[in-house]
Formats: sequence, C-alpha cells, structure tokens
Amino acid sequence: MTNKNQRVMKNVLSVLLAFIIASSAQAATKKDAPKPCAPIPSEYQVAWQKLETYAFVHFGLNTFTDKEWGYGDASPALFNPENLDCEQWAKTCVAAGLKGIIITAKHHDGFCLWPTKYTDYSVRNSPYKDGKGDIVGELAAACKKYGLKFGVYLSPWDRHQAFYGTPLYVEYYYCQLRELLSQYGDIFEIWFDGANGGDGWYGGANEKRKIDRKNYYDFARAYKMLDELQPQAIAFSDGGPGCRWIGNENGFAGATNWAFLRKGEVYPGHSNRDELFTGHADGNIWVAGECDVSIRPGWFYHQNEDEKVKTVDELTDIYYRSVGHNSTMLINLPVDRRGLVHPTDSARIVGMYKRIQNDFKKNLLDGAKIKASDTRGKDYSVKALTDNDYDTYWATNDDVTSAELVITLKNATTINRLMLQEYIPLGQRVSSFTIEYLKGKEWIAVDAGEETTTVGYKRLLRVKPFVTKQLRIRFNKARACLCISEIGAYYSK
Ligand code: FUL
Repeated sequence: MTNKNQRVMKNVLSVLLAFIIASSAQAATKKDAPKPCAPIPSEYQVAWQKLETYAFVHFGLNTFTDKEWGYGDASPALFNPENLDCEQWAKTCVAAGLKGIIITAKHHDGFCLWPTKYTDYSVRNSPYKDGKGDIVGELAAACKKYGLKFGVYLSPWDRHQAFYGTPLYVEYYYCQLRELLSQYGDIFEIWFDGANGGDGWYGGANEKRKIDRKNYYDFARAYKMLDELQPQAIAFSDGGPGCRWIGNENGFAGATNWAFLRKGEVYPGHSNRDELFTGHADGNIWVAGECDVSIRPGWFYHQNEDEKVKTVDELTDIYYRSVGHNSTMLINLPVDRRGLVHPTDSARIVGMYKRIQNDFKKNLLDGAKIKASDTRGKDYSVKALTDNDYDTYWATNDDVTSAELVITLKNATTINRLMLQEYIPLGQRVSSFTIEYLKGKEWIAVDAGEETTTVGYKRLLRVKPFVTKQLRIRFNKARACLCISEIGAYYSK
C-alpha cells in the first residue's frame, strides 16, 4: 500500500470507528432508559403542559346585555364593539407571559363570533364592521403575529337554535366545529364545556330541554375530526381526553394531583368534582388538569365588577396552586364593550407575571454539589437536575423507587420557595416526598402547609424562609423508578 492509500485507509477506519462508538453509545442510552410507566401523555399533551399559563377571553352578546348566560334571544344588533382590537389582547398576553388565547367562538347563547355558514345568529348580522367582521379570524391573526397559540371554545349547549336537542343540532354542531378547525390555522386547544342548563329560547319555544349528557353529542366524532384536522389540538372537557376540568372555577388544583383518570368514568358534562381535583392515582388514561378561573367574579365583562378584579396577590396564589400543582392556569380576561382588555385587568395580570418572574429569578441550587443515593448511570446523573433543560433527567435504577438527594450549597443561603419537576414523557411516578434542611446537626422538614405527595410536571412549594447550607430531598414512594428533570430553590422577597 502506498503512503497515500494508507492515509485514506486510516481515515476511513477512524470514521467507521467513530460511527460504531456513537451508535453503540446511542444504543446504550436507549437500552438503559427507564421504561415508560403507564399511562403516559402524548407528545402533544407534554407540549401543552409546558405552556403553563394561557388566557381565556369570554366575549359576545352577553358583554352587551350584561349577562353571564344569555338566553339565546338577544338581538345581534346589540353587538357593537367600536374599538375592538385583538392585537391589544395579544400584546397584553405577551406582557403577562401567557402563551395563548382561547376565545368563546360560541357561548351557550348560540351567538357566533365568526360568520359561520350555518346560522344567521352571528357577527354577520351585527353592526360590528357592518357585518363584515370575523372576530375568530382577527384573533387568530393577532395570535400568529405575536407568537401566541390560538384556541376556541364552542359551546355544545345552544339556547338559540330551535332544533337543539334533536339529531339535526348535532350535525349543525359538527359543521361549525369543522369550520373552526379548518379556517383559522393551528389550534392548540378546543373547549367542550360541560354546562347544559336546560331552559332557553330555542327559536321561541321558551322551554326546558334535557339531553342525554353522555351520548347526545357523540363526542367521539369530535375527537375523530381533531385527529383528522388538528391532531395537536388538546380537547378540554370534564373528562378530557386531552385535558380535564379541575372541578372548580377558583383556579386551584389539588396538592395531590395525578394526571390520570379511569377510562370511560368521566365524560363531558359529568362532574365528580373531587376526582377531578386530584385525578385518580390508579387511573389508566393521561388527562392532566387545567385550572380555569376568571380575573373577575364573572366570565363576561360587567362594569360593576371593575372594582372586583383579582389582586396580584390573589393571582400569584392561583399560579402556585395551579401550575405549582401539576396543572395549567387558564386565566380569563373578559373583554369589555369597547372590545378591549380593561386596564385594571391588564395591570394585575402583568403584575402577577412580574412577581412570578421575580420569585424564580435565580435558582439557588446552581453550582451546588448534589449527591444521590442511587443513580442509573452516567446518562442519568444528578447534573441534569440543575441544567435548566427539562428533557434531561436524573434517574434511579429500575427497582429503586425511593431515593434521596443531598445538596450542599457554597454558602449559607435563605430559601422560601422550592420546585420539583418529573420527566412526564415517561409517566408520573412520585407519590410521596419530603424536603429537609440541615440546622446544626439536625434535619428539619420544611413545612409547605400542604401535603407533599405528587410532583408531576411541576410542583412548587412556598415555605417559611430558612437559612441553610444543606438540603435533603427524600423521594419516599413512587410508582416506578425515579425520573426527575429539574429541582430548584429560590428566595422571594
Ligand atoms: C362554564 C360556563 O357555564 C361558563 O359560562 C364559562 O364559560 C365557564 C368557563 O364554563 O361551564
């Protein structure tokens, strides 16, 4: 072999060798990875949960009739928001760190904010832009422009339509759903509200109508349509399947909060509020909770609630009890009669965001030494716990379902906030944990004022300030080996 040939051969061999090493390392990572612990979320459910906070906008004829539940008989002539500006809503959300907006395309009164082909009871017959407006379209465009996700609420209950309660209405409902899913770009969440109060205008019948909540709407059709047109869209209802109602409208999830329900037990319109609040520890489908709450007492704008907007303190408390309890926070900003988010509401929600950003400004565990009682191997080391990358995680060996982390800080540090995150693509595992700090020679358990059971995507604890150089996190019990993405400690003034 000539020198040149030898060199070429050497190069080929080294490339081959690198390839073999790389692919065997990859195979090792794969082989060593913890097995998923069922039920597990879809990739879309994981992406959705990472949004953490997003906005609801309740807007419609109710805004002009000062009602919460329109009867279905109000004239579209009343709908006239003269300064409507969806970009103002979007800019408010961006300033408040909210990641998307879900709008009431149709509420229970049946009035549609888009010029649907299937009824006259819509913006098309209102003074707004002389009937040429399309608020769903305008908001979809504003969301796109400002990098927000866009979602819709399409009330199954319709107090306007004469044929509500008959099979024809179900056809009507799915025609409208198809319009919304095919005309406005990507939809991240669709809301199937569970309310079916009974009485309504119904084309002048003025009567009470009862439907079979479990079967009437044939929701399987909706899920099929979503699979076909918007597979990433998360379907909200009392029982999912994308995400579930948390069982109250206060914005609070259980401190114990499993992302599971038992298949078939909860469906839209059924409400066992206790099981929605905590999920089912033994559930077999992944349906994480969503906390919907209004920034005012009502969902729609009422001038007499201008002084009743939730304070920054109240909103911050909601954040800790929703996002911090393994749920998402869906905060309603009711747009007023001008068609704008009211300045008080905007100031409060931005105030909450600033407070939260401040609370989590600096992870005091950065640069700390962490020792684990068990580690699966170098691909799952404790380094992952503070690398600020959710997708890397510390894991224990297969049979190790309890383990502890001892964290040594450089200096004595004051702490009053703690954070834990599990790597949920492999399931939700932890069912009991304790956090302690070293005081002299004694380990003292922090008092979170609530049970320290589940973790899930994110668990936040607010504790009385303590000063320490060492922390200990004990995972006492889990459904399978531990997979922890991030841990944090902070000081909030
Ligand atoms: C409830 C509805 O009845 C309210 O009007 C509101 O839309 C709320 C978010 O859901 O079920």
